[in-house]
Formats: sequence, structure tokens, C-alpha cells
Amino acid sequence: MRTTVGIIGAGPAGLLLARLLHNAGIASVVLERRNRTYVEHRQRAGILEQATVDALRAAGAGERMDREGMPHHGIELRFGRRTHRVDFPSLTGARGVMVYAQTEVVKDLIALQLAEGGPLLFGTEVTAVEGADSDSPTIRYLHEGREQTLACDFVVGCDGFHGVSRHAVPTSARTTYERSYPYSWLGILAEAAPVYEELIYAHSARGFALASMRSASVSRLYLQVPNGTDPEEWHDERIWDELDARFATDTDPGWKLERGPVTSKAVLPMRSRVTEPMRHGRVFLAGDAAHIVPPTGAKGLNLAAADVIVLARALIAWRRTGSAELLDTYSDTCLRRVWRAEHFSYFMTTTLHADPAQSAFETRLQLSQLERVVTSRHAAAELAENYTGLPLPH
Ligand code: FAS
Ligand code: PHB
Repeated sequence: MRTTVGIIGAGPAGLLLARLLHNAGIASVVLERRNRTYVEHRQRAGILEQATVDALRAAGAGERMDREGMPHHGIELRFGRRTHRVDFPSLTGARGVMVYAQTEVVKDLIALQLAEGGPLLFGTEVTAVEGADSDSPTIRYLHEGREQTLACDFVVGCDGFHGVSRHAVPTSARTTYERSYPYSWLGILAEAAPVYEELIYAHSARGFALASMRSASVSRLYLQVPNGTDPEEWHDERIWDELDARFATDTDPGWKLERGPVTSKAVLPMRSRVTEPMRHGRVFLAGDAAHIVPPTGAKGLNLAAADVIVLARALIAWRRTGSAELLDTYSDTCLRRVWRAEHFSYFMTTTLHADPAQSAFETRLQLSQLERVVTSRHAAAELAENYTGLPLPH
């Protein structure tokens, strides 16, 4: 089989790229190792930046998002048993975010790809990417028990943190920067109505907590837990009691979460990692295949979208003009935004979480930083601009 762009992975990066290329008349094939149900129900991100929302709408993939998504114009920070709102429009010039789960974005893009796009092969494990330095790189993959190959003009690795495409960049040409955090998140989905209008990020002596949502009847909540925590150690009542303890404030002593059955529970490690460069020859890396961030800043999915928006523009320019200029600047263009998001995610994570080894002095520094954010327009604007997402490169 042969195509113009071979895409490895049907997560948000691979699916959005396929959609953008299809709309420009560029053929692609998407190879995904999992089945459709698994991909569509894998619990991950919940927040879309303005640039991601705009890209989905422009790609013709925003109709259900606009019907079911929840526009948000701020977040709450809770620390020192007090609560503070950070307003986005007044600090960023009318930018906000959209609460619309990654599972729903993926469902919408899969439906479009199957209805209108090129081949999307589920249950297809890519085993290798060869010929990155040639004009026709090849993807080797297993499909229906047989090894097959896909010859391409370009290959794009959208295969996530555990993918294989990264290895198409020779170790001699590849640099990996990484940091692990001394804590994880216990994430739950619950059939319980969010009693809060906007997301709440809480710093407490007991550890970090985050209250998010998926709809008016489904809450998405996170608790900082030690690395290696077994989610089965946390029965429902223990989760709700701990969440209430971490969100407790003196400004509203009776404030409690609405409780309900926990329908999914998982522990997520907190890691940062960047692979440079995000390109070798005719193989490009996008999304988690190239970089991951701790989810505290809600950047992962949005970085993946930004990468493929930039890459699609470059591939379209190459197809229409033969110019490789945007392809040649892809990695540097994306890495500027990636490192900004890495820093913001690091800032949100280290400011809001209780490192088991941190001193009382460091806890006071965290509280001082949070106080600065809620008392200085400049500090609040810095958080709001990063959270709602910096404008995409032109
Ligand atoms: P993805 O990992 O989504 O997709 C990669 C795809 O490639 C997968 O479908 C995989 O099956 C496939 N694949 C891998 N190897 C393959 C192979 N060899 N052959 C074929 N296919 C292959 N971000 C947030 O902003 N907020 C959150 O709350 C949040 N929670 C997260 C929880 C978890 C458990 C994880 C792992 C990540 C979370 N993230 C969160 C980050 C997440 O949203 C990612 O940033 C986002 O999924 C990145 O999208 P992709 O780059 O498309 O990678
Ligand atoms: C989510 O809704 O899953 C979510 C929201 C904000 C974050 C992380 C996760 O920072």
C-alpha cells in the first residue's frame, strides 16, 4: 500500500492531522493498534484551549463540541483555606477554554474520518518506521496477523508516550529531556453533579486536589497520591472524604461535593519529557510521541493539536508550492510552544502539590506564590494567558 502521509496513532494528534490533510486534498492512512471502543473510551484530557476549539470548528469537527461543550471563563484557586477566582477574559482579552472531554473529540474525529476520510485501520500495530532519510519512508505493521508495509512520502508519529516512531530518530541525533515528579494523580469519574461552576485547583496540607467535570451530571476529580498507589486502596467513601478535606475553606465551611457512584478510577504518574528534534528526514513527531507534560496545566491535548496544526500547514505548503520551508522549521516552531507549556505545567504542578520531601520553608514559598497570583493583576494575567493558551504561530 502507498499514501502521501502515513500517520501512526489515532489519538487527538493523528486524527486531527488526518482531518486537516483530508480537507486540503492530501491523502493519508491512519494506523491504530487498539480497537475503536478502547480509543474512544480512554479517559484523558478535559480542557480545550481557544486555538484547539477554533481548529476543530475550522476543520468541520466542532458541531457537537459547540452543542455539548461547556465554555469556561475562569478557574478557582483554593489555598490557605480560602478560595479565589482567576478571571480569564479580563486578563487575556476575551479568551477562555472549553470543557469538552478528549474522549468526545476523538469520537467526533473518528466518525468524520470513517465517513469522509482516508483509511483508518484499527487493530494495527506498527512495528517499525524505516527509511526516514529517504524520499519514501516505510511503515511496517501487523494487521490481521500479517506483516505489511505502507510506503509514504512522509510519516508522522502520533503514537504517544509509548509509541515506536520516536526511534526513527537515530539516538545520535536525538536528545531527551525529562523530569519525574514524586507524586501521582488518582483520577475518578463519578455520576455526581458538579456543585461548582468552574474548575477548582486546591493546594492543601493534605495534598493537591482538582475538581473538573464532564457534564451537568458527571464529575471528573483528581487527588494527589503517592507514586505506586493502588487505586483499589481507595474505596468511594475514602475518596469523597479526602476530596472534601482538601477543598475545605473557612469562607464556606459547609461546602461539600455532591457524591455519587465512582464509575472509573485510575492512577496517573506525573512526568515531563521532551524529545528533540521533532523531525528526522521525512519522519515527523507530534503530540505525546514528542513531548509529555503533567496534566496540572491542561496542556497535553492542546500541545498535540498545536503540533499537527503547524505540521498540516507545512505539508499543505509543500504540496501546493513544493516549498519545504515550513517543514524545515516545524520542529523549532513547535518546540518554542512546547517548552513554554512544559514550564507552565511545571509551575502549576510544583506550586500546587505537596512534595513529600519539601520543607516548611518551601510550603511557605508555595503559599506566597499563590498569594501573588491572586493579588497581582500581572501575576494573574501570566497564569490566565498560559492556561487559555498562547496564540498559535502564524
Ligand atoms: P495519544 O497517546 O492520545 O494517542 C496515541 C495513539 O497511538 C494511541 O491511540 C495508541 O494506541 C496509538 N499507538 C501507540 N503505539 C502504536 C503503535 N506502535 N502502532 C499503532 N498505534 C500505536 N492531558 C490533559 O490535558 N489533561 C488530563 O487530564 C490528561 N490526563 C491524562 C491521563 C493519562 C492516563 C494519559 C496517558 C495522558 C493524559 N493527558 C492529559 C495527556 C493526554 O491528553 C495526551 O496529551 C493526549 O492523549 C496526546 O494525544 P496524542 O499525541 O494523540 O497521543
Ligand atoms: C480534566 O477535566 O480531565 C482536567 C482538567 C484540567 C486539568 C487536568 C485534567 O488541569
